[in-house]
Amino acid sequence: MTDTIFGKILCGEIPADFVYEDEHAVAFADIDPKAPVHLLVIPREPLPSLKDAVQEDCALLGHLLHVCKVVAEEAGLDEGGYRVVTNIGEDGGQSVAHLHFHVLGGRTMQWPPG
Ligand code: DGP
Repeated sequence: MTDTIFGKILCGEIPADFVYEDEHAVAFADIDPKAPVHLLVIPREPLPSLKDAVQEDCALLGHLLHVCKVVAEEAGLDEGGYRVVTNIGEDGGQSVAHLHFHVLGGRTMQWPPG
């Protein structure tokens, strides 16, 4: 559990202010924000990436997406809109091997992403 930065955040070894937490998930600000609002939503369970998810993880994945919606709403992003992203593996740009959803907002996003 503690072998990634997010595992260390979950066990309190690395500090982070949780803007949301429940039994299954927590959310906190990204240390290197790419937008005026940039939150990370992560499961307490150490699932490395979306590609590692199995059928039994469906409820957890749905819950994480719902948490993305809740924290976006709480951050005031509802009206203008926002983006939810999960990077997967090397080509996807994933740098922390603990599943996480980026919630980005507060500016107009570009498409396609780089
Ligand atoms: P990704 O590249 O998709 O794996 O995103 C990992 C994100 O994690 C990246 O945007 C920066 C963020 N991050 C890395 N280390 C820390 C940390 O110690 N604290 C916080 N709050 N965020 C971190």
